[in-house]
Amino acid sequence: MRDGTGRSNPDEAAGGLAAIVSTLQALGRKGGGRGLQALLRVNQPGGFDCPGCAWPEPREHGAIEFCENGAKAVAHEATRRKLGRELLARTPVAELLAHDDHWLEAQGRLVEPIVRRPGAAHFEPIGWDAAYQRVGAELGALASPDQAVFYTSGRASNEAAFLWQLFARQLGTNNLPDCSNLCHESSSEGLGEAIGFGKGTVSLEDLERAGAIFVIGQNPGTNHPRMLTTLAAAKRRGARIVAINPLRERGLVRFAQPQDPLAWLGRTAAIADLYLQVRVGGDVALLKGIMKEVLEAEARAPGRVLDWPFLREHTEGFDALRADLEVQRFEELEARSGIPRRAMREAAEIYTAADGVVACWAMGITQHRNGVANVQEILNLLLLRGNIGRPGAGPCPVRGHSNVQGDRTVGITERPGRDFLTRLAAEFDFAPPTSPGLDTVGAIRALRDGQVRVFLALGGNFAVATPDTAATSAALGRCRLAVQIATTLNRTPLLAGREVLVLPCLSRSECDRQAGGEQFVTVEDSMSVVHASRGRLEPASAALRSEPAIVAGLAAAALGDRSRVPWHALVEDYDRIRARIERVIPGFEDYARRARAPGGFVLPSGARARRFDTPSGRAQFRVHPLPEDALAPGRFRLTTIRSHDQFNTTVYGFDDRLRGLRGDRRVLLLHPLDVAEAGLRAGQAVDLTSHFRGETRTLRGFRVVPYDLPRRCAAAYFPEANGLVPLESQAERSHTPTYKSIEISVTPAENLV
Ligand SMILES: Nc1nc2c(c(=O)[nH]1)N[C@H]1C(S)=C(S)[C@@H](COP(=O)(O)OP(=O)(O)OC[C@H]3O[C@@H](n4cnc5c(=O)[nH]c(N)nc54)[C@H](O)[C@@H]3O)O[C@H]1N2
Ligand SMILES: Nc1nc2c(c(=O)[nH]1)N[C@H]1C(S)=C(S)[C@@H](COP(=O)(O)OP(=O)(O)OC[C@H]3O[C@@H](n4cnc5c(=O)[nH]c(N)nc54)[C@H](O)[C@@H]3O)O[C@H]1N2
Ligand SMILES: [Mo]
Repeated sequence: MRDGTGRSNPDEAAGGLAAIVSTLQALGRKGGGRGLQALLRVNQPGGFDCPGCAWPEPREHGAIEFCENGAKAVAHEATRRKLGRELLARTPVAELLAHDDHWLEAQGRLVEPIVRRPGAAHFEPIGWDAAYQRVGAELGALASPDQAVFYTSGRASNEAAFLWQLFARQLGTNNLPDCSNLCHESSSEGLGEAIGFGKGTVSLEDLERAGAIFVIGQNPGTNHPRMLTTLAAAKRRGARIVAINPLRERGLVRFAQPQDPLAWLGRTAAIADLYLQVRVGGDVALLKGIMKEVLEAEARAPGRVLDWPFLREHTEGFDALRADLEVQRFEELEARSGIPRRAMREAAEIYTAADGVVACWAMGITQHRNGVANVQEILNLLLLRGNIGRPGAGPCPVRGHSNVQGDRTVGITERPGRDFLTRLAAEFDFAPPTSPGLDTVGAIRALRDGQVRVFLALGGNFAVATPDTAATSAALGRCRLAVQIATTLNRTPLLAGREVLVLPCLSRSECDRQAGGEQFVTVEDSMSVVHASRGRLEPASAALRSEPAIVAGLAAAALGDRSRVPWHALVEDYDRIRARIERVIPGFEDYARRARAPGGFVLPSGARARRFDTPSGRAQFRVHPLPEDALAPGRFRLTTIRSHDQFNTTVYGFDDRLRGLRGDRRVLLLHPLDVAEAGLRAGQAVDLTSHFRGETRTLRGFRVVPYDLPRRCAAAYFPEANGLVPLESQAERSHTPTYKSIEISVTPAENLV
């Protein structure tokens, strides 16, 4: 049934038997024995890092740590289906484009390099060397290296990413946009300014010790399922859990551990003690309300609620924060957040009663116009009671892609720091460019304006993941050459460029053999743990190359004598790449040995020891105004979400089991009273129009689904709704697209679909 109103029992718990069934289905449908073989190696010593998400592995191994959605990701790349040359010879690109993303991914793994030559209707095979030569020729013909863009998606290993940024910088550009620009950039920016460290400071042990855990704007049941094991364990030993989310996400309500046989029989654990269904974009108002209650508790028991020694010794700006909270009115905060004051007080009580508090957050916080403010208000709350740099406490931005954090660490950024460039210059004896490069949205604008001639992507699906799908697709079409390093054929290379090369790479789960023997790569999880990932499966095709090898091949062909980097020698043995990383980036001492240690090693951070790398050496309270969030009459604030059956732009299926939605992804979730008030009915087809600075964008043919979310709020799926997000609608300072906050109007569909 794909009528959009199909609902199953939404009261079932996350995990449990349904998760097991779904896991087995994923394996059966895709890899079969190959998928199971791969699954047994996930997150095991000597195995490979799960490509599913960046939640850390427990450092002592034993039981198989996997989850339903990790299994889907593994099964997807371990698929036996192959996208052969016959299909490409018979199907013109225009016809491929007519299929949806689900169909494209379902065609299976790429098996050889392919090219669409200028003017050609089809892709055809091309040899590796010829492909490298084409890229070298186009890059060599540029008037300026800044006419090239090097995009990175967060699955690339440290070794591949390090070579990639070196390639770009040796060519002479800092145009290194990445998926972080679309993801946790607001976290990096907000944390960097407030505590001098752009990452989280907690470890898994901290979550095991915390007295309370706040989970804000994050849906771990779907996107970080292994986190539920941690939350359930925290609950069992008495920690309190507060969820802040417009949707009542099943995984935050109840959880059944898939590895627990009793759970198969129905044993489930309640997760959230307090569930605050905040309005979309209402987090600053809510956090201010909670902090106001904390200050009132302090006023009732002076000296006993706030951590005064910490405030005095380690922070600055508290007086300004207090002054701001004093002038805020609860009525206003209630109206803006949609949360009554008594619930704010309850959250404050949980916060103040806990010896240590960890705050976890993800995209519900970062992808707003005021994403940086959201992050910094969370930090303000933590700082009030010294909830940082001690056991059981601290900020925990939960990253998305399995190595998105590591890619940043090894130099994937359009705004490199001076120290990094100095060390890179010394190590490789060249003068790297110093002016800032383009971020992801900046790259789209530059493509649109004809300033970028060559677009290269290390993974990802640029055309579909970015905002303003129509504008971005047209912009990509304008470059002369697009180069995509990928495991599967997605929409991006179908849309991009006068000429397009798709270079197929090994996946995480596959064996990587180089001249120096079998290789492993390294990745960094959300908690700054760097560890090895070694694929064991036989590659999907003998013609595949590893990402580091492809990057080295491209760089050698493009840079020729201009580069003194021994590109080919570096990829014979990845320890040689690691030796270079070790000399350029602090914290990687003795990298080759420590990468092999079971569980890996933790990168250092001053903030974890209350040494804040800010100009004053103190953590900063940052005061932010309530956001402008007035809606014109009859309009809604739309947020975009992931279903339980997708990994970003890779759609595995059309169900969203935990939300009880089945069969259709082109849906619009609205409060039942809003549905009625707008004169709509369940299942009705509607068109959505976004409104931004007088511009409108319309997407047709969504179906109305009445759903439990706050009034005047709406939700639709990423990437179906991306066409509604204007390029210019970006977060202040971090420039993240405002995927979680789009003003829309809803009208009955013009053409029934
Ligand atoms: N299986 C699977 N795993 C994944 C991914 C995947 O697609 N599939 N993607 C990976 C990536 S790259 C990332 S970044 C992470 C994403 O992980 P999440 O951030 O958990 O993913 P989203 O679906 O974007 O969910 C955001 C949550 O924020 C809520 N939300 C929306 N608007 C607001 C708001 O204004 N305020 C608050 N407080 N909450 C809000 C939504 O209801 C939703 O529960 O997951 C990673 N892991
Ligand atoms: N509306 C809306 N838009 C969003 C978001 C949202 O919440 N709402 N979230 C944003 C976020 S958080 C992110 S991170 C971005 C994601 O943006 P991207 O990282 O660009 O997109 P993905 O869908 O993760 O990329 C999937 C593709 O990567 C390729 N791939 C898979 N594995 C490998 C590998 O091992 N190597 C290589 N080279 N390629 C591989 C496959 O071809 C697959 O098609 O999307 C953003 N877009
Ligand atoms: Mo992400």
